[in-house]
Amino acid sequence: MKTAIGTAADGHATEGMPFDVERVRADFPILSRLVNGKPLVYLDSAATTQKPYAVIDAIVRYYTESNANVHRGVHKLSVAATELYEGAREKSRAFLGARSTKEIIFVRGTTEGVNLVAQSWGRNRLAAKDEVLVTGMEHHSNIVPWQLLCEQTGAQLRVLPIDDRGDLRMDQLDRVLTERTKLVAVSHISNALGTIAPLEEITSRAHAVGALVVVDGAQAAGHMPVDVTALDCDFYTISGHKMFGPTGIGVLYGKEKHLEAMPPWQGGGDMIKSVSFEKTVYNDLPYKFEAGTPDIAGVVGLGAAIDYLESIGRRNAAWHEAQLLEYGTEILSRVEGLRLIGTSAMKAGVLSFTLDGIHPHDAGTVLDHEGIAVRTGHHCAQPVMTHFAVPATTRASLSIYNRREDLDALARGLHKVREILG
Ligand code: C6P
Repeated sequence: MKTAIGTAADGHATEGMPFDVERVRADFPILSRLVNGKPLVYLDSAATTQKPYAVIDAIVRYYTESNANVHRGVHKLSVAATELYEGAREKSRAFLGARSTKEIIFVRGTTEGVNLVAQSWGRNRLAAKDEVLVTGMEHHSNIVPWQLLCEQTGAQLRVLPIDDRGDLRMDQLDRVLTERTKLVAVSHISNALGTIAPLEEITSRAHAVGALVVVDGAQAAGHMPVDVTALDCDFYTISGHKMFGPTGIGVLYGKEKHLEAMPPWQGGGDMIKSVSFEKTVYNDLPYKFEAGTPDIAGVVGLGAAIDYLESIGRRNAAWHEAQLLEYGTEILSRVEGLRLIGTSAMKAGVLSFTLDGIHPHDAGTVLDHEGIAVRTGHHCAQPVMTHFAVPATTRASLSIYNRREDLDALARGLHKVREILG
């Protein structure tokens, strides 16, 4: 197919050529293994993406050549490790479109990023009359930290509901977003539905009532361009492992003025300028929020993942996944008794569904025998399941290395599920 965006001879992005998915697949060693004697069909990238050689090699190289602690030594290895670590911070800044590396805090992932904001920003600011607004499509990681904060401060949790396509009920926003709202927490993309939130509108309306906006970008960063400055959100948090990087590392972006005003959330090494028993002076941003020896290898891997994703091009990734989503939606609609959960017109590469009379875990087990990896369950988004009155779904989630054949295999697998389970 001729498109405006595609891949160059080396498999990576340039204008005017088709997306070379086979070349991309060759970057991911795990994709050539067999599972249960069948070629692996990996359709669980929303849970975690696979890792390209570029990331695996960067971590091996770091431990082989430069391993040392950061910000602590004058010796050559420590300087090299610090350069890699701070280099990845600059890559993360550019990747998210932040103004300054002071706004880039390394955290364990999205969950830790949300908890950091809830506790450091919220604990001493919210009071009983205040409200925190979440949406009906949030992952538990963007609900429970706010519930904890509400319990601690007496503030109230409000919810912007979703409709039966899985879109946010923007017509209800005025009802739940008021002068009492101090903070709005919303996913950029829902992991259970694929819905892409209208962030610009939410952010401008939240700011109009004086509320800050925290965006859970876990499902967005590896799939589409993200520009936190253009979005004008106050905080944005991502997980490295969902964008081809290692587990255990992520980024919290926060506007400098908010981060400056927030207290540290953990105490320890590196987050201080000086310590005495009488008084401790905290370090400058971003180190104020990075207590203890960080996950240096994780940060190095994250930097390599950013380089890798940029070499593919996030617009290319989004375009490729949109084509697959369209194809997958079409072929799944032909599977008997299949109900898609999440049918927004603004949707990313998530195909969540139920099969009449068949429990998702049973379907997932049959698919696994065919070498097909999908996720089954509530996807840590139980309020979404409650809205659709289902206990669980089967979810196929897409990434740059998926191809139409993967979706054909899924459809064949689902026909087999029907044959075996009725
Ligand atoms: N969703 C899924 O299978 P962590 O675990 O901190 O890296 O990410 C948490 C998280 C937060 N928000 C969203 C929208 C997410 O999708 C996730 C992780 C995985 O859907 C594991 S539950």
